[in-house]
Amino acid sequence: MTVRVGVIGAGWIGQDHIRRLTETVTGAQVTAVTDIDAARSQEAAAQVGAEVFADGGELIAADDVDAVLVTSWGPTHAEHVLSAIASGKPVFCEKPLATTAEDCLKIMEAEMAHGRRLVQVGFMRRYDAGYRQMKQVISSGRIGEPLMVHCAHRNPSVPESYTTDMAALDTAVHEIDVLRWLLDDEIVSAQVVLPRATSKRYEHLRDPQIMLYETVKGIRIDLEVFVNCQYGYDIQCETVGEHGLVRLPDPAAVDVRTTGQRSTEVLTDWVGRFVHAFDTEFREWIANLATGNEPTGPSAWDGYAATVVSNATVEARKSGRIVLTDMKPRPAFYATRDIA
Ligand code: NAD
Ligand code: ISE
Repeated sequence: MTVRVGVIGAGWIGQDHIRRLTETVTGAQVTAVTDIDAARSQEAAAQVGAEVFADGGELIAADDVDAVLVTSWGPTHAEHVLSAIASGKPVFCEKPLATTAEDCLKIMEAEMAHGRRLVQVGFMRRYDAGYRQMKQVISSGRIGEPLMVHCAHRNPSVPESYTTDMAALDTAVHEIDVLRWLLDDEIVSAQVVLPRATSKRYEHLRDPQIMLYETVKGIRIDLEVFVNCQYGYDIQCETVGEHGLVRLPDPAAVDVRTTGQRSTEVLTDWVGRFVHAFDTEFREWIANLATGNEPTGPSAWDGYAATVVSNATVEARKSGRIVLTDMKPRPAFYATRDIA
């Protein structure tokens, strides 16, 4: 069965996912597109022969839309995800699931009332081969009980519209999700330490930031978010256990030797760094839907947990205090439902 997908938001990642669903993933067809920028939705739809809809509500209700992809701005996600659930249609929502914990809880309640998982959140790092290998090593017990995790999330630069809060809400949120998954643990507190600010930033932005987290098991995480590092897009993660450590591999790159120099390319954006993860994420999502199964990727609960922790991180930076995360107990509905 071909899964007919309607896309809400045809911006940067929306267009990339439309291309992915059309050219890379088998069993999917983009049949509908909407964007508040009419020219953008016309152009994106024309490229794949999809129909243009006036808004998310009309697109979700359309007969030839079996599943919904939400790639609009974060504050609009909750409305679209809730209306997809109300229509009983599976919905893939790019991160964040919603910008507030309250909206995430509403989504979970609606999904539980429906009785089956419909929601998957776009935390694609769980599909990255390196992170998957790290998870296998940690779960196998080879490095013993994890004690500490050292991470860095570096972007070469960000546009002027990027705000200081986005370091947590938009950027660190990926580590927050992948570390909960890698460690099979929940984050209980957040703290932010601010090093000397780089001169290579817009004046309004505090960059870099060091985020410190503690988990239920007492694991300590330090995460450097540095979004104007200049030199490339660089994701680092090292988990130290009681008798060993495991480190995220750098993406494969050839070793070039020339005129007295040895060099290796450093990637410059997340599109290239995680292309295979995005492809796998969508292949698995479509394969599950095509066979009538529930999605198995990051759930609404994961979206909720990530939003609670990223919001606590913002509060920690603003207050200068250690902020305890105020997470509700995980409902039984979500206990066995996040496999990826
Ligand atoms: P973007 O600004 O390039 O695109 C967003 C598009 O949504 C715009 O075209 C805008 O006009 C449209 N839009 C906004 N509100 C809408 C609404 N209510 N209905 C229809 N269209 C609407 O942004 P982007 O970089 O593509 O990011 C989109 C989402 O994807 C964000 O939530 C972002 O956090 C997420 N994202 C995820 C990753 C990842 O690595 N997983 C990477 C980049 C972006
Ligand atoms: C961006 O929105 C993403 O989601 C990327 O994956 C991340 O690396 C980047 O820092 C964010 O701004």
